[in-house]
Amino acid sequence: MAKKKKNKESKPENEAASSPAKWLVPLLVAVAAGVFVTLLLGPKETVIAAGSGNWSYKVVQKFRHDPGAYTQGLLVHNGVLYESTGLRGQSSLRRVDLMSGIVQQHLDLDKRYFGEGLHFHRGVLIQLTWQAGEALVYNNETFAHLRTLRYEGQGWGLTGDGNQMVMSDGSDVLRFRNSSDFSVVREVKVTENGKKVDNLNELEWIEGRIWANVYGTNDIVMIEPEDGRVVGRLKLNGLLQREDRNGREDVLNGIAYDRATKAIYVTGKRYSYLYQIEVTEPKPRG
Ligand SMILES: [Ca+2]
Repeated sequence: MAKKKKNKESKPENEAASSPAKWLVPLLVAVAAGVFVTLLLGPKETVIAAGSGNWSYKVVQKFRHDPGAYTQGLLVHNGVLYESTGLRGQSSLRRVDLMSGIVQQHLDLDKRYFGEGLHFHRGVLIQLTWQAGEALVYNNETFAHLRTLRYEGQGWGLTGDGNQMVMSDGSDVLRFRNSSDFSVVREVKVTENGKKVDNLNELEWIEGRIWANVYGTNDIVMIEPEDGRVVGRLKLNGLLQREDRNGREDVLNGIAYDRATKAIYVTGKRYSYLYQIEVTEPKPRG
């Protein structure tokens, strides 16, 4: 079972960092080019405006999280946490008490499904499945299955702002979908400084921007919905402290935003904790 998922689900957390030569060279070239352009153009603002910038963060509070939850989708609605978990035979939809981490309601998915992104939209929960091409629609109170929407390709992340709904499939493309029949309304290619950003995974719509976990990394990118431009990057290296580890963690995945309190929560697959974080924009230089 693990073999089948190697492309997506069995990638070790630190794989991206295991071969530094691959990214170190382009990074050094990029840094050198940036310095050169800065010198060439004079005012530093010109260069900063073109880049996305790394945001900083601090952990405000941490809450228990079921270390058996292979987190694929996460959201907060009316102060309640909803979670979608993956793996075939272990996939579920959950309502979780945020403060205690206790799972208050749990629905096992049929074994043919691998649970993915989760979104609350106009009174219903919509849960993606990885390869089945089916989005399962539920009553958010009872978890009663209401209907199934269908889509082409893989399902990874799903979020929205109450009007628009947007989905990722592990590539660099985000597709905006019609909520009634799930048809594609439009799509954007996600780029950062002109280069494509793929492996977009779990999503969350936060204050006008789409935040996305980048699969296989500890990074979250902040995306402009209109044109797919990455306008910020949040590197969550160091989030998982030694004392928080259970030894079974997989990648960082899961972002939830409480619109009422403006609290941002992040976690990972089989993490023992859910973290409330505060983020800070990079300071303009000069
Ligand atoms: Ca989310």
